[in-house]
Amino acid sequence: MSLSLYAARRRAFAEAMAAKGRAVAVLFAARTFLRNNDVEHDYRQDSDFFWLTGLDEPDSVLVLRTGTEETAASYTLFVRPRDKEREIWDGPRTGVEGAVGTHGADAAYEIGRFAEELPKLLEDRDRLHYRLGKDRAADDRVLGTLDRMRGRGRATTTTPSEIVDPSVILHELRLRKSAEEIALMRRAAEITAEGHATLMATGRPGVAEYELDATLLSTFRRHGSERVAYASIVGSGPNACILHYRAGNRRIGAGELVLVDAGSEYGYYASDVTRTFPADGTFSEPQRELYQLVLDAQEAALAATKPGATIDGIHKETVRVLTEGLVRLGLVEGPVDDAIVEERYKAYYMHRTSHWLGMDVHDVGLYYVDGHARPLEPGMVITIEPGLYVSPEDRKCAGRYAGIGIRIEDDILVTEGGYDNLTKAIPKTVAEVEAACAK
Ligand SMILES: [Mn+2]
Repeated sequence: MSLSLYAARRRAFAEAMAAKGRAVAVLFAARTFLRNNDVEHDYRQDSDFFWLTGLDEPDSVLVLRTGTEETAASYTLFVRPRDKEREIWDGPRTGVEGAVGTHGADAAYEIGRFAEELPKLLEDRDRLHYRLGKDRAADDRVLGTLDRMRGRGRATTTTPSEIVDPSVILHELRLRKSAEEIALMRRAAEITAEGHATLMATGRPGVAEYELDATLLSTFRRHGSERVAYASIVGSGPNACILHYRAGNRRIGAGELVLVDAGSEYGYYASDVTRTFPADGTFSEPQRELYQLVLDAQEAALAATKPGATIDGIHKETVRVLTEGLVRLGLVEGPVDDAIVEERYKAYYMHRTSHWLGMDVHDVGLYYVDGHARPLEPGMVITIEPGLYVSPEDRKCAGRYAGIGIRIEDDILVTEGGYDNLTKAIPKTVAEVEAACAK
């Protein structure tokens, strides 16, 4: 993504902050986490920090001061110092020069100077935008600085008297995706599509769940995806009914379904897709009945997706179609309206239909504004993911559906005219899935 885009984002953030007076924002990079000894867990930058900087290094801090009528907003970066010795081990660092030259900071300092420089950056500001409680070590540094500034008791400068959560502004901005962001999400979706299609073609009885997990990761990485957007779920047979099951040791059995909930992350943007396919290549009659029902529910949900619609409304649509089907099949006692009011469908459909999608798989943004479900707008991206999960112990309908778990999930961009399904290329109808599973 071009650096001018990050500058435009900082400008939008600064302008929104400035609407309420003189403000300064302080955002810390994500911390590294030690796995053991000198080995760290894989690093991923904090999404808010990356959204504003494009910088993927730890031990960095962004300070953004709003402008006034006379002065422009100022962007200060604290970064790790260049270090020949360390760079031999860990690779090149941006350093102070790169922070200014490459990343467009107005000023940059080595992170070791943070305590010394921060008071100057907080001076003459009424509000400090800082996310308290996320990183206690960072809290100590910021609050300690504020406390010392207040303790000086000099009247010549103002110390921020309010600390507000920057995500109130930032997450509103992140909720509406730009053309550049949508392009990255389309690429993530394409890569994810190949992963799912490959699993349909190769997942057969006898194959272990972890083999499919490996295929997903291999497919994603081969196309330049940095990582999975979340731990892949590969559940065969009864494991499909465990909502957050992780790919495990189980081998796929004959006649079983395989539920795969997996998405690549590309350029810091997530995809989030679920497909469920028959390991033998053909749905059994009970599997097909439930699969078609989930698909019908998803289609109804999609048809309801457009600007002005709400995630609550889409969920209601989904619940109605699922409940009608559950009553028709004999899994839930009717009448349908009562089954909905009394939430009897929750025995088989216990999660929500949608969440925001973006840099984070469960992306940021308020679902309710002023106590009301927020209307969708063009540029927002949501998932639509109905499912049905029949416990292996369920004896309804003489156990006809016992142990069947199905979810179908796509990534949906809200557009002026309705929606665009970013993951529509992935086989989904009964006929498409069976064709993709043909061995
Ligand atoms: Mn999801």
